[in-house]
Amino acid sequence: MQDRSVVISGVGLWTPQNTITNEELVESYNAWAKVYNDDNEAKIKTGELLAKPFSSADFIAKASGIKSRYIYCKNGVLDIDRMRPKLSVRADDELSHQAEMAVNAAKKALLEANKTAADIDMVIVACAYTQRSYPAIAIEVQAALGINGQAFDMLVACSAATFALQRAHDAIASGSSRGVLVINPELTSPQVNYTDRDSHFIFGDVATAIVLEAAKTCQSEHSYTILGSKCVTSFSNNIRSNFGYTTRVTDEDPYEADKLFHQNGRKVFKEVCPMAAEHIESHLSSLDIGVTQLRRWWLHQANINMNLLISKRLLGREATLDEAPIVLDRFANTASAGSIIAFSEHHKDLVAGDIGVICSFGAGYSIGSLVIQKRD
Ligand code: CO8
Repeated sequence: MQDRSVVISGVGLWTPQNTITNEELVESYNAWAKVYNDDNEAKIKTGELLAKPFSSADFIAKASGIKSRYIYCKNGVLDIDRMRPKLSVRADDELSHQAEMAVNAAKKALLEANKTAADIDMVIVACAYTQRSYPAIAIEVQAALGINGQAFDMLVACSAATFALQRAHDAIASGSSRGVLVINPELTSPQVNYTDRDSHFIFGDVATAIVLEAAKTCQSEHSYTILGSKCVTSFSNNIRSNFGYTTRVTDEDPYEADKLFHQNGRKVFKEVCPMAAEHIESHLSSLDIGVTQLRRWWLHQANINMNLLISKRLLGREATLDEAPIVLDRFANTASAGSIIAFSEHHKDLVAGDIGVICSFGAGYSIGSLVIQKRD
């Protein structure tokens, strides 16, 4: 009988050239906060304004596991008169910034899968933000790579990659697509509030990509059968950005804190960990797989303590770094790309038959998982 299963046959990771360490970020934020407090001394004294608290590199590393992050455009971020990247404007006939990131990651994934543009007929750009609404970034990427068929963008915050992988799996399983590229160009820095002590350290920029195809066409050295996928959403206001295309006509200030990423981090931590643990357990059980059968957990990378807690709820002990790798220290939270970076860096040592789970969790709330098995 013909093998009708769908496989992951290639993964690509592209990182920007520049990085920002916690120390650099904290030095700039604290200098900015000092100027703010000095300039507003009178109002702070009367209670009209709150003094800006100082940040600490030690706190960041301990509370989150983050030590450094990649940044697409470092220019402007550490400048206390700007506190945001200064991206160049590209003309309509130039490749956009986000499409460039996506193309870089996609080429690496195609190479690993041993595929060319001719083998792909669907491109999904899945991430937390796209830099414009239309034409879709995915269609620009499709044209840049010379791919036929269809392309579209998908926004599901931190779960964009897993949700898109489910769409890709279903398209191949149904026979409507032969090969799909799922790309996650996470250009998060434009939405980070670098003047907010509670969130200035959380995010980094990166792009990841995955090639999916039918098992029968796979020629990759490292490939994984998708045993199942499960995606759920449940509305929450605890992680939010209010910037949108209507901001211009509501006459709101696009620099207001509520137009940028903001969250109730404590609540997110408390609510999402049990949700993610239950999600993984029920997904595995629907496939008759026990938690202890998992060789590897490629978990979303938001906070090291979240990942340890999730594994502890399921295993009764914290997972080791070999079981549940952490890439947060070098990459920070890269929204939907986090679990794919972990997969990209930690999959080649698995042997045929090993089972792992890719799982994302984040704004929405949204949780997505794929249970995969290494092939011969
Ligand atoms: N430096 C020094 N002290 C600090 C700092 C800092 N930078 N920040 C907070 N503190 C202080 C606080 O003021 C507090 O002091 P006190 O006890 O005196 O009140 C103390 O440290 C503890 O503060 P918290 O309780 O806030 O600290 P936590 O231990 O909870 O850690 C975290 C904060 C790291 C944010 C943590 O809560 C966390 O990681 N939560 C999970 C959040 C999460 O996973 N969110 C997901 C967001 S990503 C997502 O969904 C995708 C969105 C789309 C992408 C957006 C791209 C821009």
